[in-house]
Amino acid sequence: MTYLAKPKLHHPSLQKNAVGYTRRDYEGKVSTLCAGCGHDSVSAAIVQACWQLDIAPHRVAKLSGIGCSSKTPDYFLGASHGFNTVHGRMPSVLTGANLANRELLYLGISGDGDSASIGLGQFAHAMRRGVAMVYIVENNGVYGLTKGQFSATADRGSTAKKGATNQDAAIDLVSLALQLGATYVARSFSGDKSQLVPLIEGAIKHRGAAFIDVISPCVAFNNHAGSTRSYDHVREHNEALNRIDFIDLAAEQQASGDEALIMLPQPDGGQMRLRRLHPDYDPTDRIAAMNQVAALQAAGEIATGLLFVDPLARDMHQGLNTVTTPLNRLGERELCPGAAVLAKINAGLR
Ligand SMILES: Cc1ncc(C[n+]2csc(CCOP(=O)(O)OP(=O)(O)O)c2C)c(N)n1
Ligand code: SF4
Ligand SMILES: [Mg+2]
Repeated sequence: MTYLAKPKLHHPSLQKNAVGYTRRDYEGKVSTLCAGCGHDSVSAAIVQACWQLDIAPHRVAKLSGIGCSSKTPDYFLGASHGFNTVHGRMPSVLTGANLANRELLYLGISGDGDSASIGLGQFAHAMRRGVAMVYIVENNGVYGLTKGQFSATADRGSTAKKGATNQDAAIDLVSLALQLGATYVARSFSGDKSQLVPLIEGAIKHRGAAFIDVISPCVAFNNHAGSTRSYDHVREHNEALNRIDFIDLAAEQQASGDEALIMLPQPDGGQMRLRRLHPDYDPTDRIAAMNQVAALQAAGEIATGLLFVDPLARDMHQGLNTVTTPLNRLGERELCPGAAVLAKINAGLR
């Protein structure tokens, strides 16, 4: 047996959300990851966010690549659509699924090896095309599944468990996502659920390419002194720029007199409330975000929080002017409109 199913019996008193599901309805199989792996905390945060936002599980499609991180969709949202692709290829498969059916919520789950090493090109194009998705990288600085080799996000000078020093410069996926045009960019830590859950909720509500880099320590291969992805290192160097207090109710829209609060409109008419922890940081300024992330990085600190958001983002479908109906619901009349329509299209191309 390669997985453990969870018993489906629920206690009748379990609290249900607005669409009639308990939190347990958003769980998956029992995790087979190492005890203490950060990735399990990310799965729990996804369960919490989807339950709190009243998302019907059958409206979600979860896709991943290969790695311990990419195994995790098996451990959450057991009643949702799922597809485990080839190593580093989640973004292109997700892009195709999204083009075919834009009505689902797309969760792309990946690792630092999956997205920054073999899948770097795929990551880049999903960001620049504005594919509407929540793209989560569970970043531990190593290839956990294949026993702890440095990944492309490992910091130069950091050491492996057996003492080897990483000689290569690190790829910072947050900085890349900002440069490539992602319209929601955040970073968090698997050990800080109170920061991570609202960031995932904000990404789910966003309509565009939403990227979250979650530092998620690998307790088996990269949690020692000398690693910059260990629980201790991240706790000591975590510099949160803001905290989201997400509000989903249009009725609550009101201006705030508190200068520490930033109100951001949401596509569904609600709003997101952000509490500034750095007084002058403006998360709607892409250049400022790139500068702040780089400045903290140079000082050895890790910028976390909602780093950038474009509340007026456009997604790939708007750019391509695609049909709003999912392709599997189009009938013969729409798909084969006849020779006269074809002749008109051909004439328009001459
Ligand atoms: C095409 C291909 N190349 C290499 C591998 C071997 N491989 C499997 S998982 C993995 C890296 C996983 O690292 P990461 O994405 O960071 O996930 P983690 O296990 O750390 O969560 C590699 C290199 C593979 N499965 N397929
Ligand atoms: S090897 Fe590392 S990444 Fe994989 S399950 Fe174990 S702790 Fe997690
Ligand atoms: Mg990894």
